[in-house]
Amino acid sequence: MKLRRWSGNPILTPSPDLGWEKEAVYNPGAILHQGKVHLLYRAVGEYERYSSRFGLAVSRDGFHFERVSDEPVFEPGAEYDKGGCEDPRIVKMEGEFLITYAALPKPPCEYGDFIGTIRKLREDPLHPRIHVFSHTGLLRSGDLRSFRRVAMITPPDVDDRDGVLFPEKVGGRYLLLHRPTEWTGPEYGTERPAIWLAGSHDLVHWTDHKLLLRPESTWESLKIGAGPPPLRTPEGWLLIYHGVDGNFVYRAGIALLDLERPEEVIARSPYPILEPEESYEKVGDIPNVVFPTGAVVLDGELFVYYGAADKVCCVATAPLEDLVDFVLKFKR
Ligand code: BMA
Repeated sequence: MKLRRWSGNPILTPSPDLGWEKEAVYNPGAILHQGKVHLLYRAVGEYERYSSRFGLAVSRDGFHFERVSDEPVFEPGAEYDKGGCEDPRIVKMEGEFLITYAALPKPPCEYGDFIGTIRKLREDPLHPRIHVFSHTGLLRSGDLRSFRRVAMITPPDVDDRDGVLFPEKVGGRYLLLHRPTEWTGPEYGTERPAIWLAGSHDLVHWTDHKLLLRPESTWESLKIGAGPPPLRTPEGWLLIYHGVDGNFVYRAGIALLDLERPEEVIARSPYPILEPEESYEKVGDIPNVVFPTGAVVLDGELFVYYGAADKVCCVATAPLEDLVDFVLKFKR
């Protein structure tokens, strides 16, 4: 089973009139709030610095979005995120929004010829890439328009992004999915960067790290990372994640985790549910990328929001029940 793209994709493209988002808007967090889908999107205004911030757009139907402001709603500022704020994921707990994001201590350009690399990738998707070091940061917000930094929640010496919170406590603890790049090798039980699960009582100190999912199929052989926050369904937590293959193609996969013991994987599809096919997914700043980061359910239909080719925001949908039935075909 595949997600169905909306025919009107992309839902958000860079605005030439807004300097801070004129080059790329992508990898958006999503949440339903006051009857509207809120998209917190990653925005890039200039390639020379390539530093990301967040903008906000809203929609009543999940397809047609309007920007809320001409200004970014959140920008780099702390020592650990002054190089960029990327790929937000949103949950709402105890009446407030919690946002995890990839926090860059240095902007990508300081790691090498990042812009040159982006340009070369347009001609040769296999061109060697620059690895950018990042952590996972955590924000609180009451309205998604103003934010307070809580902390950097992954270890300072580890490259660790795709930090994603569960939308509720499980067994009395907050739970986090994350992707520590250096936690590989025989002592970690995974040869390639994988999705780990951790628990916390205060959202700041995270312990009890467990390997949850590691790359299995060819289409995810290089690395995997969590996508939108897991969704509660009667059958288990539905987790959409991304997988990267040896040619750097980014696809979306799906797994189902036990509701009370999420470290137990109930089912996992060996097939991706979305892969680059449309031109807006194949051609952009980074070619061949679908990168899911947000999900909401409207009338039983799952809306998955994703970045395409690190350039634009898109949506693809599926009846939630059908997706659960599909993944349950691949029980562990
Ligand atoms: C990942 C992250 C994402 C990005 C993707 C494709 O490693 O950097 O933010 O969308 O690569 O370039």
